[in-house]
Amino acid sequence: MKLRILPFLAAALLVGMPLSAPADMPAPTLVHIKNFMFVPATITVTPGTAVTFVNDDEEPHTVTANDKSFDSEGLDTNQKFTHTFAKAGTYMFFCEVHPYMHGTVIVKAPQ
Ligand SMILES: [Cu+2]
Repeated sequence: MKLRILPFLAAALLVGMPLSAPADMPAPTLVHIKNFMFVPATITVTPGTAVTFVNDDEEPHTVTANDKSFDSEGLDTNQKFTHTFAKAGTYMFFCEVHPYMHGTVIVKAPQ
């Protein structure tokens, strides 16, 4: 495995290809809803990040803030919901259809 990756790394370094996204451009953030769980259940993002939730299950789910500040309504299979977290804070959410499903988005300014 290492032997297969090394030539690519060497080539990438030679042509100055970026190996990761620039720091000022956060990668898109995706939370899966799978097997009646939010995966990952907790994510940490910087303010202004758009987080997308996608339902991988056959069952409908919702992404609903505990304080109702956002609500996806019912998501069918493969349906997505995106919410932009503008301000720092801890945002807890659950699924209205299955209230035992919980997740948390922690919004924190970069250190
Ligand atoms: Cu659900």
